[in-house]
Formats: sequence, C-alpha cells, structure tokens
Amino acid sequence: MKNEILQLLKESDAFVSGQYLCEKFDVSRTAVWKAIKSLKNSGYEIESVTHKGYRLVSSPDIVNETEIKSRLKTALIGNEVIVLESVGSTNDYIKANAHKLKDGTVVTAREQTKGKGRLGRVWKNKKDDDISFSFILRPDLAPMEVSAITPLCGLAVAKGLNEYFDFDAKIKWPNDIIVGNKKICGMLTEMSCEFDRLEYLVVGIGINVMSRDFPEEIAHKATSCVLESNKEINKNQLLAVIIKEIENILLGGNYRFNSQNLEEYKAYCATLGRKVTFTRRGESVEGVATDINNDGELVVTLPDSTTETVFSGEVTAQGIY
Ligand code: BT5
Repeated sequence: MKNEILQLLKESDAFVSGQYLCEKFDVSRTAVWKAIKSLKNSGYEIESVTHKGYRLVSSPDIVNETEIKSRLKTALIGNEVIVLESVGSTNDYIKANAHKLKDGTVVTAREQTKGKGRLGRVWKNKKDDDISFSFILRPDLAPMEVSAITPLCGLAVAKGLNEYFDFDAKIKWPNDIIVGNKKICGMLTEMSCEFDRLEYLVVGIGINVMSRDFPEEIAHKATSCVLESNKEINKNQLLAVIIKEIENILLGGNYRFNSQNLEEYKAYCATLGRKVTFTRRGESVEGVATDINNDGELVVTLPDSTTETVFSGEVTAQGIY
C-alpha cells in the first residue's frame, strides 16, 4: 500500500485527503498514517495539514519500486522489481530465492553489505549513493550458448550510461565499464546449471552514481557518474534506461553477438589496440589486443605475429588501471 499511496501523491498536485486514502485502500487512518511515516523515513518530504490531507513536497533520489516500474517498458526484465532496504548481495539474494522468483525479476537494494566482485573480490558501495542490482533470467539455452552474456550486458550498460549522461563510457574487456580510464561499473554473472541445461542466470551490476570519494585502495581507479557529469541524476530513471538497453541487446540477439552488436562492442572496447598482459599456464604473456571474436573473447596478437584467444581471467591493459 505504501507504494500505491506514493503513486497517488505523485499524481496529484493538490492535497490528498486521509479519508480518501482510507476508503481507497480500505484501511484505517492509523494504517495510512503509518505508511506516510514510513515514506517520510525513506526521505520523502510530505506535508500533512489537518482537514486537507497529505501532499508530496519532494522525493529523495533513492531506488524505489514504483518509480522504477513506472519508467520501465520492457517485455521481461523488470516485470517484477524488488527493492530491498539492505542486503548482503543482490546476486546472493536472487540465488537464495531463485525458486520463487519469476523470470526477469530485478532485485535492487539501497545498500549492499557484502557486495561481491569476481573471484572472491569485494565490491564496495555506499547506501543510497550507488546503484546495485541483479536480475534473473531463465533462457531455454545450454550454458555454452550464453557465454557472451557478460560482454553483451557490458555493451548495454555502456550504451545506457552514454544515453543518459554526456560522457564517453567505454568497456575494459571483458566487463568493466570505464570513463576516462577509471572504473564506473562492475559486473558479476553467475549461473546455476544441471549437466548441460541452464537453470538460471544471475547478472549483477554495480554502478558508482553519487560517490565522490572511494576507499583508499580503489581511489586511483574508481570514478562515478556525479564526478564525470554535471547532469542532474535520477537513479530510478537511470536504472530504467539501463534495463531497457540490456533487454534490447540480450533478447534482441538471443544472448549472442550478431554482426551489429559485435561491431558496437568493438567500438566501445577500450582494450582493443592496447598492449596487454595476460597469464597463460602460469606464465605472463604480452601482446597487443587486436580483435574480439563472436563469443566475446579477446584476440591478442603476440610479438611473433601468432594470435592467442583469451576468454577469461585477468588481462592488464596498458594505460587503464
Ligand atoms: C566486479 O568484479 O567488478 C563485479 C562487481 C559486481 C557488483 C554487483 S553489485 C550488484 C551485484 N551484487 C553483488 O554482490 N555484486 C554485483 P571484479 O572485476 O572482480 O572487480 C572487483 C574489484 O574492483 C575490487 O577488487 C576492487 O579493486 C574494485 N572495486 C571494488 N569496488 C569498486 C567500486 N565501487 N568502484 C570501482 N572499483 C571497485
């Protein structure tokens, strides 16, 4: 009911009477008052005047189910939106509740207390400053057929950020989004499989939005939307723009690269053309990143002109953190 009341207040410039809200939702005055109190606690400024009712004065920029859903026009991703006050990790929440979550459900949280990076690393974020969200998908595909999911989502996030802001986000292969050579977004894809059948995928995306400073160990390589753009930011709007891009690219191409989005990915990929170092059988190898193949793998040309395909693991690109 809280979200429905919020929606009504948003749609009305005038006061909405307490009596009207009680009748509309068939609840007591106390229940309405509690919902209003909870909205106020979430940062909504609501004026209440005896005999007149309630009026929304201003909304905080926090993730909110109603505000996200009202801006989403997607067919699958975001059909259900769950907003949590605080959670360890939105990826872990989806995995723990996968059995009862519908295909396409988006889970976001005002705060993650145990945000995860890849390979056991930590993803740092601050309450209400950043966007952390995950979604679950159950495509009827084999695990091998979704190998390009993370780079495809990377392309979508970079495109979404560039559509919303006036900056030039690029992709650091395979899936960091960077602006001016600093990381603005990280992604973590997890999946559950039975033999060769994919049960579900969870894609988790963390975007630095309002953070102006970072913990010392990442301060040299992290940036945020507010540091890179003067544009006024509405997190719910930004999230909707990004989800729309993800759906277009993933569902439009059936989870694969096609010639069009592969060309786009290459144009967005800041790693291409740079000297790179990667590890092969425990040994450090240097070369130049020259191409991306249809599976989203990085093709590196070595000094002897042979090529090597790098499909996972760590690649250090000269000039980017
Ligand atoms: C990632 O891993 O970049 C994946 C991050 C995924 C976060 C999302 S948020 C929603 C969902 N729920 C989760 O629990 N996770 C996902 P990786 O490529 O391994 O990079 C991790 C490294 O990035 C860390 O070791 C730090 O060096 C750096 N890092 C941590 N927090 C950062 C931040 N806020 N901005 C930039 N760099 C950061």
